[in-house]
Amino acid sequence: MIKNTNLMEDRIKESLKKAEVTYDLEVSSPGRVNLIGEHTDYNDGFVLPAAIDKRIFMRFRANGSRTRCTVKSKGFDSVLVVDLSKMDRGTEGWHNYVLGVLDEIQLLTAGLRGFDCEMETDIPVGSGVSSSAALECGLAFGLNELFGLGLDRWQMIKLGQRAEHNFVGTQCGIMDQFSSVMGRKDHSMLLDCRSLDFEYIPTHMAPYVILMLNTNVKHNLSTSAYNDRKQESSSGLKIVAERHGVPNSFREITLDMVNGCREDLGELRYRRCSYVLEENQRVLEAVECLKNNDLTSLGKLLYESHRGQREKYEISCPELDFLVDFSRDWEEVLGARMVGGGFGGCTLNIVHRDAVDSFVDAASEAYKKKFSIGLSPFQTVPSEGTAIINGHG
Ligand code: GAF
Repeated sequence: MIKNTNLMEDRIKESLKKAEVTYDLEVSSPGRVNLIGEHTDYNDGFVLPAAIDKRIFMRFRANGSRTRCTVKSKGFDSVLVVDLSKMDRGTEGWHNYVLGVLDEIQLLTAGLRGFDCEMETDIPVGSGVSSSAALECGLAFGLNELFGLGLDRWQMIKLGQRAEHNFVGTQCGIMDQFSSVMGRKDHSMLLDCRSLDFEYIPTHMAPYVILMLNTNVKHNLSTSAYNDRKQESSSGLKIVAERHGVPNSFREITLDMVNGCREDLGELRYRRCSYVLEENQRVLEAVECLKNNDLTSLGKLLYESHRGQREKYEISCPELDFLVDFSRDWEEVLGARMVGGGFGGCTLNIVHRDAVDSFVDAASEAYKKKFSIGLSPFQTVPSEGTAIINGHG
């Protein structure tokens, strides 16, 4: 019996790999870059992300089945077959993002039916620019439209986050899914992760550009280390809040309170808590810099942010530190820092457009010499959020 099911799945997969299917609907969903405010989202803090022009494209059609779904990844050259009546965790990397979203949708509505989906992406995977949230939000958007599920944007943002918690195992904040869905061309977004209020901030860099340097490394244990950081900061917060008799939120405590509890906290929790408060402050200052078109000061905040991530929150790695340090010798680079969850992925650099080529060449050479790894650079600009680009809508 099991054998037959597997055989059937294999046949479906093989025929889908070859088939030229006509789809009814196409969705485009972006990755994100976070200008500043890292690991603050799950700490009730502020973030300043933007959707980027690297995107996942997902095509959909209803297939007439009640429960059978197929999702074909062109990049991974593989097909996931799902039975909506049996939602188990998958084994292959990207499968759990899909399965998690389908499961969360089914917990919210009864309208989901069998569908076929094909996807392709130019978002570098596992590099801190949130290819996973792009996939989650694109899938939720497409299915919402295809089956008229009636979900609003915030429901889709939050179900993507829950998919990561429940199927992938990362206790992530809300920033990535929010950025993917709410992105706007030429704007970053100041999000208050406590109230979920947000403001679009015009983000024009000319004559500078946002240059990403992908280290092409992702260190092991990044998921467990991410969850550890969350646990460490929240246990530190609890000590400070209890000691001062204030509500248990980073928005209710101050640096003075943290300093006053240093002994009780111990060095590690002290570093985690003070980082969160300092990074929140930097986000608010960064917004002022953008509003005043003061990119020089913005750059300095980026460097300070990276120092906090490296020394206090300890989410950087030698490859990221090397690239950030390398950029300091370039007067055409205003600032640089790691981006996203950390432990690998990209650095974000604000670079004068005339110096991009020479900076990339020099950084690539130095990086290769030091780590024997190729660097993958790309420029990006703040872009539109998830949208239906063909069909329905
Ligand atoms: C990952 C998470 F998914 C986000 O919620 C955020 O915490 C980020 O790391 C760090 O700022 O991308």
